[in-house]
Amino acid sequence: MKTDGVHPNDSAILAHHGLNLQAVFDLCALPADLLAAIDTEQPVAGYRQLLLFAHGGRDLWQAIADSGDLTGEHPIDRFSVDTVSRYFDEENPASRYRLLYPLQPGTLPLQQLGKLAGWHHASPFRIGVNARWGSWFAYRAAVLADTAFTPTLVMDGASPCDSCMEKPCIAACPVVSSAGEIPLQACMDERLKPGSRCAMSCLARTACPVMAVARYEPEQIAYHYGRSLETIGNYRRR
Ligand code: B12
Repeated sequence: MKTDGVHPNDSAILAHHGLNLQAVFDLCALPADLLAAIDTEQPVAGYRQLLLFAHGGRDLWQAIADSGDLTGEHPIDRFSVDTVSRYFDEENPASRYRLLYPLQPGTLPLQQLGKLAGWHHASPFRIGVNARWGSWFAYRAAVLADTAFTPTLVMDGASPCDSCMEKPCIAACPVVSSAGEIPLQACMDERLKPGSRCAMSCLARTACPVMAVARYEPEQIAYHYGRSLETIGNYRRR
């Protein structure tokens, strides 16, 4: 067990490379079903904590663009893994860690972890929302580590959706059901239609007023939605 090293919340390397949202969990404090899901992915024996790294807003994309390396099959995963490994090598050289995510195939329940961190509040369009980043954040890496950092505090409580009366996300979505829900199948069908306005973005997500200032640049939105559209297309062709 290591007691020294730089806490993820204080890391200059993570901040500088856009992994600007971090959570530390003691493994022994995680719910049993979540711990079992993690153990299936990678044995937890010999580790004490789970560190979760995410990005909010535009910094990560900017950092990758600055590195000039938006090429290859998984540039964001590669950059995130490199950044986390630099964080350990340079700021926590005495710690041992094992990557849990991103790994192929990955089944780690990231949004459940996000819920525990206070980052994830369910939204009608199923992307987690919080008051600090709106829906403009995503999980980029998770590791098991033999660190002994102070677990992070849960991010400020309430769901921004609770106080959102107008629900512009629902009004903007072309496949919303009469019950006010957005079914995944209908969402995917709509995105695959020729000329769909949902193909390379999400009308509901971009209509969400929570932290609209953190919204990704159009280029980043097009990148992510292009990737997910490809995945949906491949899935449907199987
Ligand atoms: C599989 C998956 C997808 C599949 C979903 C198909 C499916 N489930 O059959 C596809 C490829 C469509 C997808 C797309 C996207 N995804 Co996705 N996805 C995942 C993944 C790997 C697993 C989710 C899952 O199936 N969980 C298990 C089931 C049992 O959980 P569930 O709660 O019942 O249902 C989940 C999904 O089925 C989905 N879902 C269920 N019903 C509906 C309905 C609608 C309308 C939508 C949009 C989603 C949706 O959301 C639930 C929460 O994860 C997670 C990462 C992870 N390991 O958790 C990311 C994840 C949920 N995705 C994420 C994102 C950002 C997206 C995209 C917005 C990508 C982008 N373009 O930027 C799109 C949006 C979806 C859309 N409008 O097309 C983020 C969400 C971040 C956040 N802030 O909460 C995650 C957490 C990945 C990450 N690294 O951060 N995704």
